[in-house]
Amino acid sequence: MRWIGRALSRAGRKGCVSWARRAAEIAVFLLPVILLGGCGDEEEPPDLRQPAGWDDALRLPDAEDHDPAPDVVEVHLEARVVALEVVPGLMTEVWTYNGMLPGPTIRARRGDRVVVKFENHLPEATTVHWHGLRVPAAMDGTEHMQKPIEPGEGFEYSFIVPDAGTFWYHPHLRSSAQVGAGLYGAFVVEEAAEEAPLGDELLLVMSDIDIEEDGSLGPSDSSGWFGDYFGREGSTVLVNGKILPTVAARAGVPQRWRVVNAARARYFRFAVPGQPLVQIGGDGGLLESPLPVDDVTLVPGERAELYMLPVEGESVVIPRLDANRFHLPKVEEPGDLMRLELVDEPPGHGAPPLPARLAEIASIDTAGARGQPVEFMEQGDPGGAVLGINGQTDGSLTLSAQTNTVEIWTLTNATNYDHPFHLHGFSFQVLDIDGVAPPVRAWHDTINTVPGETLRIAIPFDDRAGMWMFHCHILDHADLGMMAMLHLMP
Ligand SMILES: [Cu+2]
Repeated sequence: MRWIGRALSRAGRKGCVSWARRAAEIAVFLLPVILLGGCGDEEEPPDLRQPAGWDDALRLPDAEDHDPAPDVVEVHLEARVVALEVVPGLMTEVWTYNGMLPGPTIRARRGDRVVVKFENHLPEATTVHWHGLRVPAAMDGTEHMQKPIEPGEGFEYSFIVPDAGTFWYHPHLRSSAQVGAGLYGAFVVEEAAEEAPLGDELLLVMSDIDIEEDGSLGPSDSSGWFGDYFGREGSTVLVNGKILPTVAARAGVPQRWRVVNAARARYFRFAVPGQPLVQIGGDGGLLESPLPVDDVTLVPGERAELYMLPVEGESVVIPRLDANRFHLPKVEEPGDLMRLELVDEPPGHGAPPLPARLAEIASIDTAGARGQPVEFMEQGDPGGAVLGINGQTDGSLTLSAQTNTVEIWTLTNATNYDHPFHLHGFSFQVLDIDGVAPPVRAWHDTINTVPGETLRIAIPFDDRAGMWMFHCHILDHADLGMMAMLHLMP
């Protein structure tokens, strides 16, 4: 538990005032003598140990780093089909990276060069997209910037990771089918030097997969047009590739949850019954300041970081709440997502308070910024409608912009259902939703759009010219026409 050491050194730095007060509180009840030694000597070391084996049931393995250089991470990634027991008692031919579901976690530090030696052993061509990472256009993994990687072929991705945060990787060719079959993994970029410990990390990759009764993978085009139009939600909901896994926790000992929604279409919304949750990060790293939340919604492609400091209470099942992306009056019964087991141990203590300011996020100077509208829409008869952007339903829409400028995009949704907007290669800030600024400044690359709402985002473009996609991240919708390009020109 790497961060205990940091907590100790931080506690030491903080001086003795708060610790003396804490010691005094204890002294009143228990240990009158400890104050006699003067400030410093009476300090009780923090007890911030997680329960033994707390994350054994769902810890994801990191990809091996094959480069000894401290600032280079070299990962070997191989896409292949393997039989895995996802549903107990059934074997399923899952499409995987390195035989794992999800794929191995790629872990680097901000500023590192990441080299991914990729090989395709799937029965069809693929690419790898680095979702949320500000990489050069040629490394973005879309067919506009890269030749599809055919079966038996390889490709070497190489880029510097300029931002800390929780990202992920997945194919961008037949992405709905390939992601739905199991191709996704987390990509964590840590701060070069973290100032404050924010809890032991628990990475949670939420997804689903369609598994038939005999264990075979459901067809990627199930239900035909209905599947395309409504977005395919797999029969089996997974957290880190597992059904209803358990994480253990101990009152007073904080956990930092990095959550990724890697589903092709499903929205995830959840709360932890009896436990307070504080959102500390989003798509692009830490928020400006902590934001207490009742529940969390993650649209496909989106990430959140949560600070979970358990209070004493009962073990609970964390329910999956209805995100109601169809805006239907009837709310489905909550399903189950995972279990939180609160161990019966004396509470830990000494967790430093969350800093009031988590990150410096400068506001974007929008003076003189050019505006562009982006409207998600649909066309055609019920039962056969196609989806599109700005009136184009064949993916042919191309907006242009200039490098090193700021643009304000006004996102609207003229359909009846929610659609998550995703822009490749660049992070943006939300200026306002229906004129109301968000409570906390944050970086996004994926954000929900709700019918009838107007969302204004500010995008600072840098010098990475090229063709960048933007699309609905319900991947079936992207295939059905909610797909467009941004041509960023010098
Ligand atoms: Cu959509």
